[in-house]
Amino acid sequence: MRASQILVPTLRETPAEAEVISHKLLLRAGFIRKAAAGVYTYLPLAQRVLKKIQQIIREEMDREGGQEILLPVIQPAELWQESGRWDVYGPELFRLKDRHGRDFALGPTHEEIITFLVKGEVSSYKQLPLLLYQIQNKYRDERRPRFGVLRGREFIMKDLYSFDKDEEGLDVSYRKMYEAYARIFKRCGLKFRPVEADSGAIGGSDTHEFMVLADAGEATVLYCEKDNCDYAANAEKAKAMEPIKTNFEEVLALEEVYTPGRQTITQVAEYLGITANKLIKTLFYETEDQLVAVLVRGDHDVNEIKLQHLLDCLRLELAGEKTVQEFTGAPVGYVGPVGLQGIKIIADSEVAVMSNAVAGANKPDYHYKNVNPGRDFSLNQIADIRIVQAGEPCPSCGAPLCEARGIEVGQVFKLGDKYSKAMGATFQDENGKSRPYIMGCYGIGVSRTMAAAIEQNHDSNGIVWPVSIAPFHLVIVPVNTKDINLVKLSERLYLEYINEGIEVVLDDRHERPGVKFKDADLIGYPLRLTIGKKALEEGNFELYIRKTGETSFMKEEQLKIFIKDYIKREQNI
Ligand code: 9G3
Repeated sequence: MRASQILVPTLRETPAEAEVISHKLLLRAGFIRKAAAGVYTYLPLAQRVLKKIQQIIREEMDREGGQEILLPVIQPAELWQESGRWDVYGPELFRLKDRHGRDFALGPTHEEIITFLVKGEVSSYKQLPLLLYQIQNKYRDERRPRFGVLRGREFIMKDLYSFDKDEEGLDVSYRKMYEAYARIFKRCGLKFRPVEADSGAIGGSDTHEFMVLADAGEATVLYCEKDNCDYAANAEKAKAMEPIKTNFEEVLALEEVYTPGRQTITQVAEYLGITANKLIKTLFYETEDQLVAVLVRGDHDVNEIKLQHLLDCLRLELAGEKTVQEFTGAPVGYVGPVGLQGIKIIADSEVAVMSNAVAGANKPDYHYKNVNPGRDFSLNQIADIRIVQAGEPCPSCGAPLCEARGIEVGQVFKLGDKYSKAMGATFQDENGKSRPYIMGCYGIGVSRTMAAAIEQNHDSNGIVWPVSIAPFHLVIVPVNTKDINLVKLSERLYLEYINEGIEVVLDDRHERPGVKFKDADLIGYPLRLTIGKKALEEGNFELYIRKTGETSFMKEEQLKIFIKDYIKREQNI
């Protein structure tokens, strides 16, 4: 490809709306352009990267017996009504009507569609297991699309669905996908970790997310600091260790204390000269059918995913100030569990082992001292409902947990019969008995993987593409396009390398060398071959390796061998 012809609109400045490095660089290096909030055009270089990522995915999916299909984006509402999800999802589900007024959705995922398809085609256990996948745009109307293609409203996903006759079969499919994912992300040149995750609204049991560790990640990953322990979990899911009662101080009498204007944990702790872990934080949540009081220790936070599972509710929101004021008679800063009537109180397991704690007195400007759970308020539900923090013991080996930000690039779910049962999708087993398929679903964010690769592979000059997904392998830069001999030499090498199967750009623009070098670094070509006087007069060619920054001079023959070998070595196979 000639640089004078390819559409790569590089920018000198970073557009203001870009907050994370991958978004900045995708814009500046001319890979994407925004069409609307969370909706992007992939320009030629991005399209080349996406195709490489998809090719790696296809090879690994096909290797495990996956069969590629292409499912519709437009999904009839009837299928979502059958699965019961039409009313579960709110504004995030893009909905539309056809010319006859019939309801449809733009596919955010394809469990319903694929189950409907297989239901009509697979009736016998002999046809199982079945692994069907697609690579397709997905649509989710994110309230706050941001970070470029990391959280878009239209994005490219590979989603595979497995159909087995029983749980054992699902375990086999799940394991196949889990290992295929590890190979895919390794081949894409990513540092990643599979983490235990929460199965969320789609239900099912086991689920793992593949996280690319990067500061722009929206997920919090807790992982064991011990290298030989592979425990890692999304903080939403990480289980807290069972608390052990450590303080056996004498149980003191409940005492009201005047705490004028002290509403927050920090203010009360400071005012009373205690630490936050001596306080009980009381929060009120509303579900679709009840108000509940939730207690966690002052230095902890409520894990709303765990709470939602515990309450088995569809909607969970913090109650408004007014609701709290009406129910307790006090502003939120002074509410506490003592004296609460007619409401379920859920206490985190760490609260249950507190003694002589401080909590709001449900009276403006007052708190209680020496609050003792069980004596001063009933504990009708004790559970692990808090967010586990870094430093806490690893549930599998006890070493301290570390915390990192993670970008979720893949997730694997065991769905069981959640969709097949709801949609009456069954097969005849060996004994002629009708049973629902046992399913799994497995997603990879293709466009998100491209951005994640930049989050992990960039420097102050721009992108540093892993060779395996780079838009091109090599850029040839003649330093002076007016020197006909230089140009001829560059052209000859350019054509030769193309014949060798090397993906090469010839920067034939009439620009100063500095501009070409800056663009080459910004775009992130893995290799750059500079054709200058030394090449012409001495036959010494200057090769620059983007990843290491090293420059070496080689004769032509050695150069071609080195380039081909470097490209092959860097495929992370
Ligand atoms: C929706 C909307 C957003 C959604 C979903 C449904 C996420 C939804 C979970 C999944 C699970 C797996 C197959 C590939 C891998 C992930 N966001 N999920 O179901 F209607 Cl608006 O998509 N699906």
